[in-house]
Amino acid sequence: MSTPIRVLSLAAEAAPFVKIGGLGDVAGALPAALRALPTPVDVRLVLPLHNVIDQSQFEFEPVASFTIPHVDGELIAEAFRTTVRGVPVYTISGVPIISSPTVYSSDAGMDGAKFTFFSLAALELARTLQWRPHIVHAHDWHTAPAIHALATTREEDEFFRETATLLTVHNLPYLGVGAGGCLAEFGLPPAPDSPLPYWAENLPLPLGLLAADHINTVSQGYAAEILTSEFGAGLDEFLKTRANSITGILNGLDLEVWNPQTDQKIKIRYAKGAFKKREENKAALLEEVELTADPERPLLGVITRMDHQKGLDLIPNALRDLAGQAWQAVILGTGDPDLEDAARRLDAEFPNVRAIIRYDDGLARRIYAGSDMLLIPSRYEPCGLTQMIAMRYGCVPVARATGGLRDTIIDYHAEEGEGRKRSTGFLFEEANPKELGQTICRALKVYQDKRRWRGLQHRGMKRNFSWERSAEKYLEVYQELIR
Ligand code: NHF
Repeated sequence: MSTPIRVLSLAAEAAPFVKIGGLGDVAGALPAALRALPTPVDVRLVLPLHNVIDQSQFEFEPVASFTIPHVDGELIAEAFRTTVRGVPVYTISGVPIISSPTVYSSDAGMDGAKFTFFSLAALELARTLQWRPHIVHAHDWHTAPAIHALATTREEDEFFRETATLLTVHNLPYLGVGAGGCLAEFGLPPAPDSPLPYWAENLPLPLGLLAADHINTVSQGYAAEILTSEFGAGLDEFLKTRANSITGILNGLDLEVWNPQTDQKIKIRYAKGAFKKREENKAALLEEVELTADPERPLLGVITRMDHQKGLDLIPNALRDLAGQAWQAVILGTGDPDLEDAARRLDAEFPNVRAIIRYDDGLARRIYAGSDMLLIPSRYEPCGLTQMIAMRYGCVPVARATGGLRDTIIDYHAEEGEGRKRSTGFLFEEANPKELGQTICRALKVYQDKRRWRGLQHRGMKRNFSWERSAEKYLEVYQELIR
């Protein structure tokens, strides 16, 4: 194809404008990576102009104003444009967006109205600008209504007739429950006689999954897992009917942002193999969090959003099982108040545990640079970024074998002999404290053999998790869709 592929990418959040979780990293980084490919993609990103976006940081220029039909009358949408890292970015404002104080809330109706309005406005923006996308690429439930809307009108719509759709699932259980009424208010029908289970017939993500020309998740492992009852969020039987259209593409890591050689927030910057400097970072970290300096004791790090998905509740009992052994631990994160309390209790119970309940990017980086291992006991993990960052910083992951964790970490004990020479961490199968404890125990033993441990660190630091590789895979999907 001589003209570049035009992709309209829609997301609820994207760095550097607004970032709440991993979706923000991906939606921010992928467009720039697609534009940097040898066959560049003309990708344009559309975001809601959330109240929390600091408009003074970006030069937003008004580009269009149009209306979106709603049962209560037409709603005005206004669009603005700026450019970041070479990517044209549009933001959309309107009453449902202005009246919502946070990016996500516990008010399903408010979020439903905001994101349905946004999804429809993003499509209308392309029409107003007469910029006809080859692909509409939506992420998660918030923008899935755009795909559902296109599917219901595309045949009669001259402008979008040739547009194909891709839906990327970053976290399946977030279906958009409670937003069904909002879809109806914006004229989007449910899908009563479809392969969807009845309870999902008017939910944004299921409707998007039904309508999308292609679906991908953020790792191959998770793409397979969502077809099972354990991970399928009640949609596994339906998703099996779409199995031929579901693939997995691993997220990349921003190698400039996460680089121990240039990281300004760590004490001593270091390259691959500079283990002495890494040890100095460990000593500085122990001092910072007020743990005893003892180079022989492995330091276990935990950096996480504290919620059920991340399996943080497995850690206290796993560590209690290891009470007789030599280790120290530092836990950093915020989230569910019960899990925060459990972490505080662990801190009070063990002199060798520090729980720091806050969001702190700098300390997180110093934990990656100074801990010996990172515990990642997620119940499910569509892709996961922490394990990739940990490996890049020479911190060995100890993780549950699920989704992207299984796809990116090679277990030390999975293969004997030569196979072991490829290993980069430790994996366990079942999400329970016993298995986590046993796996930490395995890791503590290997830690005693410095040569082997260095091998694990070194191999992890050499892995290439660049965005370029992921972007190439997205390009292949786009090309296939156009064909
Ligand atoms: O990396 C971005 C992120 C994933 O595993 C992560 C998750 C949410 O749970 O794709 O989305």
